[in-house]
Amino acid sequence: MTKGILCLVLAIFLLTSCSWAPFQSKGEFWGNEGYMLRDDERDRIENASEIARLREELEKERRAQEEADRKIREETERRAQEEIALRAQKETERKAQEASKLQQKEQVKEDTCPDVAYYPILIADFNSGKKPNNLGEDFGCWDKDPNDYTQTATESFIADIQNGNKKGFFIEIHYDVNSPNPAFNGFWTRLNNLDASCYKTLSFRVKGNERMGFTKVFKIELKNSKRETGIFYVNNVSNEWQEIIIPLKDIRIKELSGLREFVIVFEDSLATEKEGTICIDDIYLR
Ligand SMILES: [Ca+2]
Ligand SMILES: [Ca+2]
Repeated sequence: MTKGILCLVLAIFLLTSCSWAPFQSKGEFWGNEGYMLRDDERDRIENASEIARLREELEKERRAQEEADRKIREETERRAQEEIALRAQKETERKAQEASKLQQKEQVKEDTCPDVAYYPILIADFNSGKKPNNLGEDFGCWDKDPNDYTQTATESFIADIQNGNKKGFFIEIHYDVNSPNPAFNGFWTRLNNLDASCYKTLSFRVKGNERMGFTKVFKIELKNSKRETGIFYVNNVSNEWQEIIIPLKDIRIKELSGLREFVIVFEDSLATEKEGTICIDDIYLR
């Protein structure tokens, strides 16, 4: 009996140790697939899923960043467009205001200027072949630096022959701005504090001397007694006479009463020919 009990206890012990031993061994467990995993296998799977999770997170962050960048770009673009539109609007408003002011000024001019003011004023036709101009004022040529003989300007009277008939004179201005030094020079005539506030245009006739060569571009200036200077660039001078009519508003001088001087300027930086001859006649205010 005792032997039988001992045998039974031994059998139970062996059975118990055989059945449970694997589950008691440290670090082993059942995987999802239902088989048992070793430590290294488990670690590998855990690492792989951790990597996958991290990758997914990184991908999410990347997408979020991309989306944020896209929004910033769109916002920047939108603001730039807004800015452009705003600037265009302001420019339109400014132009409209300027036009309105000019219109008001013109209206004041219409209202206050007597009709007699619209008769042209002849500044110079040079037909006498000598000084002064038709306002009784002096004229001549000028140099930036009279001591620099590499840059000069001189004027001379030329008989104006039209269809075989002598029609007085015009003047030729021989200019030379071909110099190693900065060079500009030209022609001036005084205007005897002329009040041009009721006038609309300054005009004169011009042509280039084909034989001597000439610049197609030069500057004109109007100066007043307040020491303001308005400027205008004359372009497309040719070897044929043409009348240049400049709206006084385009000369951009604030005060048109008290005009002191009309000036022609040849500039080394702009002259299409640095040495040549330009003919001028019939300077008018109309
Ligand atoms: Ca003339
Ligand atoms: Ca020269």
